[in-house]
Amino acid sequence: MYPAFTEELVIRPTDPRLEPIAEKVVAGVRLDVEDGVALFESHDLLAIGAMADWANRRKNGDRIFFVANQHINPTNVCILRNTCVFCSFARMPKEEGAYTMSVEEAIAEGDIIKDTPIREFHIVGGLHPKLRLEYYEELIRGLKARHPGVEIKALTAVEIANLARIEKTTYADVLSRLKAAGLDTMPGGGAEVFSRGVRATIAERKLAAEEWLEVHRVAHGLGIRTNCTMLYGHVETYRDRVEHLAMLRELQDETGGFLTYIPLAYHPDNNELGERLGRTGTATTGVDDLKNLAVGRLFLDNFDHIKTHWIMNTPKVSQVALHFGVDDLEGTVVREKIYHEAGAHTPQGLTFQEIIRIIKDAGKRPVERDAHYRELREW
Ligand code: V47
Repeated sequence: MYPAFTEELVIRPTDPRLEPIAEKVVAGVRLDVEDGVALFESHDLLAIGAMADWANRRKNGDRIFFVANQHINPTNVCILRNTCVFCSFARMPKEEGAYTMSVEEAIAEGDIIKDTPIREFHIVGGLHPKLRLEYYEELIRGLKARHPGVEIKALTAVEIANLARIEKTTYADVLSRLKAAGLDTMPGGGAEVFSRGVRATIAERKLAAEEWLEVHRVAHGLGIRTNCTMLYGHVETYRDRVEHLAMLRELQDETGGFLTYIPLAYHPDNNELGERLGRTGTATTGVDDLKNLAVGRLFLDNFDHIKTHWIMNTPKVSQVALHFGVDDLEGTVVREKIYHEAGAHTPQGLTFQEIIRIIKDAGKRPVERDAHYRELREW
């Protein structure tokens, strides 16, 4: 076990609005929405980072978790192709570049990594109009049979709701069947930003906030732990961001089922929203990326883990984020597709050794974990 965290939080904010917030953080008093907005509005990045780092070290010490994982995206065909205007990955069924793997092909994807023992498959894809629940059951069963030591993190709440619609059944039924097939945890995608106005602009026909939360509530009730996300850096306001966090915090109070929170930096290339906004290349800035991670840590006081997705934040910003409240560096992520289609210039995977070097060079202790954050080995 780690020694109790006793270090004092010593900061002298240049922004006086941060002083009462720092007092709350140290006293363990929950931040409210106005505090969250003040944090996003503040330019005192170092004070925000110091508070988040302090809050993180109380929970995680100097440990930084990472997982050796591989992404499998069985299809990019998606019925929301024309309405989720931020997405560069989706295709219409007959559009150029559309693909749908057979179950056997998707299972074979799990065989491509030979040099590193993979601990987690991360499986997400489009909302295919015809793929039935049996397809995903067979895929999960097949992967489990071939790789019994690998945990399966699969299907966003949006995909679960789509399967319930196709099968004319409940979220609980879909989730129970997937769990019986071997589903371990669920990724946090599809949350985007919960604000009705923002959803109407960027993801008009996507599952509403309440439904997204309901799928996760049901999953938690069935013992399936899940992740959660927020897509930022497009048309949302700071208040939209904080209200989104408040809804996640409320569900976490109720169920305790979230494992980690991952802010996702919007990438504007090859999608309609980027064109509308007149943006290409990097949509978010390093300061905003760090703030999103740090505010996540400070506001979500009932979460153990805050994850930086280096694919979007870059390995360099992600390394700095390890001093801004982050304790989780998204894994080796072999074969990432979704963000690379949207213009991410990062590599499609980092090796085990690269991840360990990034963490150690930040003065932290690399801890390899499984999908449930059980510690496998400290490196
Ligand atoms: O919901 C899509 C995002 C999400 C773009 O749970 C984009 O461990 C930026 O949720 N720019 C899916 N983001 C991926 C996801 C995820 C990723 C890594 C780890 C975990 C986890 C979950 O990707 C979507 C959407 O918010 N996304 N297009 C884009 N152009």
